[in-house]
Amino acid sequence: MKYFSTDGSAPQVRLRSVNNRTTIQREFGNLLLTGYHRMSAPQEARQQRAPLAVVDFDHVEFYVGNAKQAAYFYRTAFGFNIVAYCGPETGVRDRVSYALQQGAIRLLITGALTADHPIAEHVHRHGDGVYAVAFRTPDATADFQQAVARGAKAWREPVTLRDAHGTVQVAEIAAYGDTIHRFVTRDNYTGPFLPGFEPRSVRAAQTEFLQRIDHVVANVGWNEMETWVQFYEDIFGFFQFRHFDETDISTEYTALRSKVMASPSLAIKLPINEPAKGKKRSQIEEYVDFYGSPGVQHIAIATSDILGAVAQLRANGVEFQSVPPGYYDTVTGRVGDIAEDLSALRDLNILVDRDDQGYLLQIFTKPLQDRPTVFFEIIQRRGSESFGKGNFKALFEAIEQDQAARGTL
Ligand SMILES: [Co+2]
Repeated sequence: MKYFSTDGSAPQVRLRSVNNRTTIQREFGNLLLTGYHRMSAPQEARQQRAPLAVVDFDHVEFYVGNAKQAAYFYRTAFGFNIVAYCGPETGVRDRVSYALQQGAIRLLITGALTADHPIAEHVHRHGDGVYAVAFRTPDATADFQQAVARGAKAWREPVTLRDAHGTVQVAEIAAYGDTIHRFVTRDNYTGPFLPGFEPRSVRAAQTEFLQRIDHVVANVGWNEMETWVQFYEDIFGFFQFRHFDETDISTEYTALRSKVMASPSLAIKLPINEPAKGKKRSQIEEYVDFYGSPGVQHIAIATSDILGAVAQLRANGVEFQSVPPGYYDTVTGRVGDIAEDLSALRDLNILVDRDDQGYLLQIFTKPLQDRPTVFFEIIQRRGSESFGKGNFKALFEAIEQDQAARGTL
């Protein structure tokens, strides 16, 4: 089974039969859509794959038009410290990258120095956005080889990078759209980010109010969700953790479907959204239109103090989705008692939801760049491992207001 991302090649139809499945791949506009057609008996059991060794998120890399200014934005607005840098001053001729860190969260902000560079092409096509979702693993080479043997498209063969701080193994495979997954083994490395980067210590004025990446969400095109669910099952050995359909995730006007893939430990959670039919244009369709392909919709960042974190972020000028009027009138009836003061949550527009294991608090930023594409979620879990299903309607009504303002609803 092969999975392909958009590669700029000519329109084509690929038809292949592997392991009792036929895969139909066709180029559709700029999108290479991959669909499964099961040829075997319907009772065919899914083959359980041994999971890859990946243990957690390592970092998320953004490709942007101006890395210097974007790094300043994520430092000043979100409290990330700049910990490492590479560029012409460090012997890298074609790009600059800033490595940012806060708690266990690492962001890598990269921009091109020349017009014909693949990074510049990526930005031209997608705007600023997420290029790589990287996972920390004890053996990047083994995970890469296993993934490719299971049908992943190799993107970068395993390499060992080294400097005075030690060695790091890196390898990459293609994922949805032009997004890639990077395997990183840094057990024998003591430097601030990766070999080739020079330490920097440009601190944020306020920091350490955000702790770790909770989940990273993909938006894919019409009827593509199952393909990517199977990608994470077949290639990564992940399992389906949650499933939401139009009845969960719709308003009067717009709808989407979502399945959450997770690593065995739940440290890595990867929801996958696809548009569903509604009276008006799904926000997932709007995303894919503006991004030019499937890609990362949002990065959820966990905090142990969402009231403090959101107050700080608002003071820093971060814009959040607002809550429809009346949301807080019904919240107590829906979620019962919570530790936080409801009026404080109302003042900051923080949402709350409960499942059978506990509750969670969450809020979503506006898009982080000009195009209405990637955004952040700030989340505090109090027992619940879910995703705020009870808030979907409120969130999507807020997004619909923005879509209407953009003329894209
Ligand atoms: Co989320």
